[in-house]
Amino acid sequence: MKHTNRLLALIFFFFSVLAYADSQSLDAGTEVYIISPADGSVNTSPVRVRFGLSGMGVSPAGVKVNNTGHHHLLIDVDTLPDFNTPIPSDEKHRHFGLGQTETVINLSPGHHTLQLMLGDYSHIPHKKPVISKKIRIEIK
Ligand SMILES: [Cu+2]
Repeated sequence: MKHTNRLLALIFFFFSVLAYADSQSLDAGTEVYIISPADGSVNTSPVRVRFGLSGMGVSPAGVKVNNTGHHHLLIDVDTLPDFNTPIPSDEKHRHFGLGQTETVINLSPGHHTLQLMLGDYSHIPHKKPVISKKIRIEIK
């Protein structure tokens, strides 16, 4: 009995270490970012936007695969959507549910902001939301 308890304690310790290592690596290495256009750049419309992701994979909406998601491009969004419900789908919240990693968008002349947000298979942000830095661009 004593031996079993020690074994259980050892197993529990082992899995705690694994869980800790897993959560650490997920947080430390995960990043979503806009490869182009560059922050502060002046562009002409239409604009090609390239999505970057490290530490996670891209998978289409509707397919549940751990540690993956699909991109959402937020255009001129001031307030981030609710993290507990599916990301809205409209002109300002574009979904790339096929697993696309770039798009071409039309923007009116003036200043705009772009930001990426990853959503899971059901379009809901991850437990620890994966959100890019918001960039500002100008359209001539
Ligand atoms: Cu989505």
